[in-house]
Parts: sequence; C-alpha cells; structure tokens
Amino acid sequence: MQIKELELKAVDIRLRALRLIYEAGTGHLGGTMSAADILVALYYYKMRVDPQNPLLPDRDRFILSKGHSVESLYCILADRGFFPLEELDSYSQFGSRLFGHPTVKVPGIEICSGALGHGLPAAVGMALGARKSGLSSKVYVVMGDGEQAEGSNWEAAMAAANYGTDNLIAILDRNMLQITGCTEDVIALGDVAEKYRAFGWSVKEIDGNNMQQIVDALDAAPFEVGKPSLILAHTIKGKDICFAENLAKWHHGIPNKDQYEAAVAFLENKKQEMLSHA
Ligand SMILES: Cc1ncc(C[n+]2csc(CCOP(=O)(O)OP(=O)(O)O)c2C)c(N)n1
Ligand SMILES: [Mg+2]
Repeated sequence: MQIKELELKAVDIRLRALRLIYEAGTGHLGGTMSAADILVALYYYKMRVDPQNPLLPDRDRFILSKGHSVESLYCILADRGFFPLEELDSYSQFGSRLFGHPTVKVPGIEICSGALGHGLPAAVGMALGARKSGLSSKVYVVMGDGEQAEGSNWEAAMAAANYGTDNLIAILDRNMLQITGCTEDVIALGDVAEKYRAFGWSVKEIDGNNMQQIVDALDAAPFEVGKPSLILAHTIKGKDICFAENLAKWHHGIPNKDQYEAAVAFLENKKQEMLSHA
C-alpha cells in the first residue's frame, strides 16, 4: 500500500476500534489509538504474514506487548482475513475468543500479552530462535512507555544487544502517559533513547502518528548490523478521538453516545477530506 492508502486505512481502523469499545462498553481507547498508525504500517506495508497460513515458519512475528491496546489489532487482523470480520462484534462478550487482551486462541496472535513487561523478553527469544533456525524472519514488538517501568524489559534489552539480535525491531509508543498520569510523574523514563543506546541498541526517533516516518523507519531497520533496533515513536494518546487526546483518564475511558457520535463524525470528516485530496 502507498502512504495515502495506509493513512486512509488507519482512519478506518480507528473507526472500527472506536465502535468496538463503545459497543462493548469496555476497552483501552487511549493506547489503541496512539499505536494505530504503527500497527497499520506493520500489517499493511511491512510484515511478511499470511492470513491463510498464520503459522508459516518464516513469517515475521509481531507482539503487542502493551496488550491492553488490542482493539486496533483485532480490527486489523479481521480486516486482513485472519478471522471473519463479523467476529469483531463478539469482542469482550462471554464465550468470545476476542478477550480484552490478546491470546493465542486468536489466529495471528503469537503470544498472550497484557501483563506488561513480557513482550520484549519473548521477542528476544523469538529473534534468537529464528536466527538459529536459519529463518529470515524479523520480530516486531510494540511496547508502552509506562511499560518500561517493568524491569524485565531491561534484562531483555541487555540480552538482545549481547546476542546481536539485529532481526529484532522494537517500537516504543512514547505517548507520555500511562494508566494514572504522565510517565514522568509516575516513574520517570527520562531520555529513553539514550538509555537504549547505552544498552547497546540502535535508536531512531520518529513521529509515531506520521505514516511516512513510520514506513521510512521500518524500511531502515535494522539500523545497524549486529544491533537490535528501537523505533522511538512519539505519539499522542487517544490520537484523533477529539475529546480524548493526551488525557490520562481516557486510558480506559468509555465514550457516551454524544462523545461517540462526535468522534465518529470527526473521523468520517477526516476520511472525506483525505479522499477529496487524493
Ligand atoms: C505487570 C502489569 N502491571 C500493571 C498493569 C496495569 N496496567 C495496564 S495498562 C497500564 C499502563 C500502561 O501504560 P503504557 O505502557 O504507557 O501504555 P499506553 O500509554 O500505550 O496505553 C498499567 C499500569 C499491567 N497490565 N501489567
Ligand atoms: Mg503510554
């Protein structure tokens, strides 16, 4: 897909994910919207995955380590054909496999995630496994910035550099918020680019809601031979949900009817503007 198509797709995915959360009355609006552009670039542009054969040995692997942001991912997996689109209606319903956090019951999901701090360690193992098996697979993992407070990330970061896993590309959704407030007020993350560099990673900073920048960074990875790559993606939590941007209370806030309709109108309008400029 070209950049304009990817941008349009991101609007559609936001509309679908918003509807999922509104209708189910549960979900994580803020983080699913901040990461939506990154997930669209991965699934419609970059990753080698086959919805008809989700366990293809040489597929690229994706882990949503900040598993609470799963709604955009479900919408993408359904749209790509990993499972039927109609199944999205069952999100968070009793008996559905579309839980509020990803599980391996869902085709296309590689690991259960949501307990923060597990995605990067698992990704390091997958990257090493792929290399040892002679596969050209890349492993992509999306982490949260609040999630960086989990010490397991730093053990994994050290191991990844130690083993030179340059088939590992981590993307850090740096939206500056976690569940209770600003990351810098809860557990300060500070200069996270320098921290990862000090751990032996190669780092690029981008606007993580800018499709061109996301695509360019994904194309440039690995940034250095023999080093794991970190894309430090500066994003807006609640991106494009007019009343929810940059507000911690929308981490898992549920829109009321008026808010839902206003958000849908904003996104539909954005789509029309994009189409009229196409
Ligand atoms: C081990 C663990 N501790 C606490 C939580 C509760 N929790 C869920 S989301 C969240 C905040 C995550 O913030 P961040 O990683 O910045 O995600 P984002 O801002 O992208 O939503 C927390 C603390 C959890 N899921 N797992
Ligand atoms: Mg965050």
